[in-house]
Amino acid sequence: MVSRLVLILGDQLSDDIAALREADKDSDIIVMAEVMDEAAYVPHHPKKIAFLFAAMRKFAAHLEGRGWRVRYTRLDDPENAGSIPGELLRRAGETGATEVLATEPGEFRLIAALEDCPIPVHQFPDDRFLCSHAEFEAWAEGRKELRMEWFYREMRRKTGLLMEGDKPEGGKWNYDHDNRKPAPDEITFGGPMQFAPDETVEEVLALVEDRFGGNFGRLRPFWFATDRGQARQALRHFIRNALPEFGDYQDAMLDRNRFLYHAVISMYLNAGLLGWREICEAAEDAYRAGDAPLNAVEGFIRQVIGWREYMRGIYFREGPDYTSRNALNHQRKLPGFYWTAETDMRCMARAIEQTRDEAYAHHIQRLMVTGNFALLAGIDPHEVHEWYLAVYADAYEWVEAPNVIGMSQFADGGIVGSKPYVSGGNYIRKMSDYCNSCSYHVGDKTGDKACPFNYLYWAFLHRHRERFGKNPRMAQMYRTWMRMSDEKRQATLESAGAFLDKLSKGARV
Ligand code: FAD
Ligand code: DLZ
Ligand code: SF4
Repeated sequence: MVSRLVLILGDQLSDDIAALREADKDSDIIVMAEVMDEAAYVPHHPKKIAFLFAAMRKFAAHLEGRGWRVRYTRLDDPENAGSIPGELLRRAGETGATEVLATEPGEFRLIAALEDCPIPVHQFPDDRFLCSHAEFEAWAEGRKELRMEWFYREMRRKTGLLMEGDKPEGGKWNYDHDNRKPAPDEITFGGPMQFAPDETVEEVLALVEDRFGGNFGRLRPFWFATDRGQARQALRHFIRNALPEFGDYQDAMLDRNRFLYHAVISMYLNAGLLGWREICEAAEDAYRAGDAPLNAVEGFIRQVIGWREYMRGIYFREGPDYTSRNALNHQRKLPGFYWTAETDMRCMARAIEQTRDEAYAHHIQRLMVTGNFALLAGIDPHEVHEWYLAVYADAYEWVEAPNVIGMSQFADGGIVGSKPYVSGGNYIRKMSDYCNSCSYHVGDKTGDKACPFNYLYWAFLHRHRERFGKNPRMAQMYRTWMRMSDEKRQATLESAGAFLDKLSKGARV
């Protein structure tokens, strides 16, 4: 007798997922489904879709191997209902199940769809995270500013990671000061571990090529891990070969190196193939064994138990309207080159090309190149949000939206960041070698050949002087702007205006 279905979504591929813990192997049936509603609500990168479908298929087989009964729907199943609630209803009809056990999805859109499902769906908290919604609420309650750093310290204390009793390892909570080195000439790390597609993956690749071949992004070569064993290998590879340098070059960018010393594990972590604890413990073990320095390990752990958990807390605290916020009233359409990489700005072209090829860009490329440009150019943050949600293999709203709407676009009015992350070309010149082969001149501030980031930066500050002019963290920038001669300011604003006109007309920039 079957009474319950157990829903496992594409980013819930963990043995210890809450809904499974609540389920009974003897009487319950697991439902997993590849559906168009999930695969097409934004035009996901083909690598992201292929990764999830292949990992879902392998996880379903893994569960069957452990004695679970699984009803798995492939995208090309003629009976496919096309949506998660539709599949639940279909499977309920087939099996006579009258209720569903689920783990809370990572997007309000899908939480609402499950709430509205005609058969009752019990959504259990997703406790694969370190910080529950209630715990984040309690931390945030009554605070004027939700600073990540304070939250992070709580998480360090809670986990005991890099702690000596109640003191931080080495005496400091944060070693970021040591982590801002420009890229060296040579990177000794050969990049993330790559996996040749097996039969399951090849089958999925053929399906994705056929159904999603027109989406932005290259499907092949496909090299992602697609099961937990492979994801663990990728993690070990990073810890052994890249973690020691991760800290030093965390913010650096190189024209001919896409991964530098980054872990490239966020897609595995967010889909459930890896857990935050094993990742952080592996990093801490490397430190304790003397294989990786404290600045690297602390920096890495901060990203995982600090930033990642904090972003999730913000998303669920702020609510479903978060993705439509637009505090700076930016209305420009997303330029076409975000989908083609056809721009003369070398940094933008390289970041977008690598996004197209790998469904991956590292943090500083996302924040200080593509994000910075969108903010400076006044692009509608919702369009920016939809682009990021579509193009990165690790993107789900709970983590993408606070990073884009909050950290990158300041569209939440300053909840995530106390000031906007904007910079002129000089930051990119310092942290990368893109400018060496750019047709714009990073040293020029105005005129046709000047780096657009330079004049757009000042034009942004000028445009938003009412809002930011009194922000003490931006006072120095405004003083510099006001110290410029009237002619120089005028020429800067004219260069910005001419560039934005070209952008509006769809001309190549
Ligand atoms: P590493 O640089 O090696 O860092 C290790 C891990 O720390 C990552 O795997 C990730 O799990 C975590 N992490 C680091 N920074 C963040 C952060 N700001 N927020 C959450 N987790 C973090 N990350 C996503 O997982 N999904 C997204 O959709 C996403 N969108 C982003 C959009 C913008 C505009 C920005 C600025 C950042 C975004 N990030 C997102 C955060 C970060 O860029 C990625 O987590 C990171 O680039 C993943 O690559 P990695 O595994 O090599 O990370
Ligand atoms: C992202 C995604 C895609 C592309 N396809 C599916 C799918 O076919 N079936 C599924 O269960 N999940 C998919 N996902 C992941 C969901 O969109 C994700 O669970 C929600 O966005 C909540 O994080
Ligand atoms: Fe980017 Fe400007 Fe450097 Fe060109 S000159 S790569 S546009 S920062």
